[in-house]
Amino acid sequence: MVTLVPVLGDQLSEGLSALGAADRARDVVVMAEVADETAYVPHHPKKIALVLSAMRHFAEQLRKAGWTVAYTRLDDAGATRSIVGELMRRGQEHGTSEVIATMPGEWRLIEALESAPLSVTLLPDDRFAASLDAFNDWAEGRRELRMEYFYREMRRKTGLMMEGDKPAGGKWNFDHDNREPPPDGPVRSGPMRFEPDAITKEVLDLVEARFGDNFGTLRPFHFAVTGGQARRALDHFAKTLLPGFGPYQDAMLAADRVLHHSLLSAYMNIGLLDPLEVCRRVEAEWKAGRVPINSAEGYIRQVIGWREFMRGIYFREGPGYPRRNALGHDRALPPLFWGAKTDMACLSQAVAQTRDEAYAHHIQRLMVTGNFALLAGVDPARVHEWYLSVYFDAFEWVEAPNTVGMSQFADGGLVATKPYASSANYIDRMSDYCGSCAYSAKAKTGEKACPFNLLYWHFLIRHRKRFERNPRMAQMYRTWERMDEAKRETVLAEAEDFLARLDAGETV
Ligand code: FAD
Ligand code: DLZ
Ligand code: SF4
Repeated sequence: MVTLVPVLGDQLSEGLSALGAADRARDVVVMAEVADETAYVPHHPKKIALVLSAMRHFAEQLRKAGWTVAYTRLDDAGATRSIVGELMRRGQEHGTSEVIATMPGEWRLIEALESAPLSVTLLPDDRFAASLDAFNDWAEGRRELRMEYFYREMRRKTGLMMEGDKPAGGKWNFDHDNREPPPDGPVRSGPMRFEPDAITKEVLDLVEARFGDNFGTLRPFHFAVTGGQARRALDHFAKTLLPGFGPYQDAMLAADRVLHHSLLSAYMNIGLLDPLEVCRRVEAEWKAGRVPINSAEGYIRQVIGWREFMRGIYFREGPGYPRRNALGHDRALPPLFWGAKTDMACLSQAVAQTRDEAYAHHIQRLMVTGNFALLAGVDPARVHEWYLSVYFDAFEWVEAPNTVGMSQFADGGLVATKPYASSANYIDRMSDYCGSCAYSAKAKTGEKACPFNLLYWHFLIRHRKRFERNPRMAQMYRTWERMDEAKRETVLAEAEDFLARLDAGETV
């Protein structure tokens, strides 16, 4: 009997487990652009265009490789709204209810497939260094789950940057050589850009017509949309930007939105690039002596460490994880996240860049937008929806642990040992944003005081019971106690005033 093989918009890999289990001469691959997937959050138009164009290119690639592909376009007459709806429709056409699928990266779709009136076999998604069983075995019985220890297991397992059973260079982690402030000027090479072909142009017109009102600028569109292009982007990154990746990993520069970052996350997440292939390429550059050890190790740690760790947490914690709210935050997401005017230069830069590029690098996401939402006490569910909407690489298995866990501490400390909360000091040291800001990073109180300086203390005092015994935070509470009482009162009153203005919709 014919079996249907759904391939989702983030499963665009020829080595996909479901394709491996299917019969190319008999079975039918089902790919579908559907309303439910394009609208479960108001995705950035560039993200929708990336996924749909990459899907259309991948369908062509599969057909050339001898597969029968039943492809539904968003504007096809008779199309249903959902992946399950399309499987039912194709099942009727081909007289079958048998489905073999690779496990989706989101509980919502796993539950939809499992409860569909079809005979569905779900296979593990094996495009990762660690299977979910391997992650759970590692996690079982541990009092705390620490990325660093998981990462070491992944180094041993993959053999990446290992010398026998020892880490290359004698250390697992070279982060103390990283975290330099921004370079003086922009990095001239920048990431690789691709001109849209006929398929992408057609998708851009469709996205403009249907999603033109979503937050985000559609054109110019220069992302890679095929595996071949993504490999060229990897090659370009490895040759030009990777050497400076380590030192400038945390830096932010108004004139250069990307610096030494790779912009490869989305390509790995939708299946155009194999993460281990990426890491082996990075390792090869280091072995050839073209890249310092701190850059190569730092990059590989993000991919086989953080990326895999986040996936393990998402699936281990179950479908309720994105709704956690350990700190009880309930503020609405301020309109400035959707582009409303703000005088805060760092937020204005990060949001404008997000609108234009569907991209911001990790420190902008964590220490600018994420830090502000955390300190202001925004409901983490709203913060989660924002991050899931606006970035080209946003898929729930990786976005939710980063947002809900790492950035908003809403899982109560599962992902992060302490909240990523900071005053203006950090942003001032790691960026050139403060120089052009209406506020002063140095001012702690008064009209010019940077809101991060006020909200930082407000946050710590709001959550004093929870954090004052955390050994990594006790010092800050001692600093607070040493502060003059009148100053403490002023700081908290000014923070309250700022939050009231934020709630009233005033420009802050
Ligand atoms: P680079 O800086 O070049 O890093 C190299 C690679 O390491 C990335 O491509 C990515 O695959 C991996 N990586 C680095 N940090 C992380 C991390 N913390 N978690 C997982 N992988 C990581 N990443 C996503 O892929 N999708 C998301 O939806 C997403 N949402 C985030 C939300 C918040 C609040 C925060 C703080 C981080 C989020 N990240 C997410 C992690 C990280 O910011 C992005 O992976 C990175 O910015 C992608 O850009 P890049 O490819 O240029 O990364
Ligand atoms: C993100 C996305 C979008 C915008 N559109 C589609 C689509 O039309 N069809 C599809 O199969 N997948 C799409 N995706 C990716 C899915 O949302 C993704 O597979 C799930 O969120 C699971 O990670
Ligand atoms: Fe951001 Fe404060 Fe610096 Fe302005 S002064 S850019 S608000 S950190």
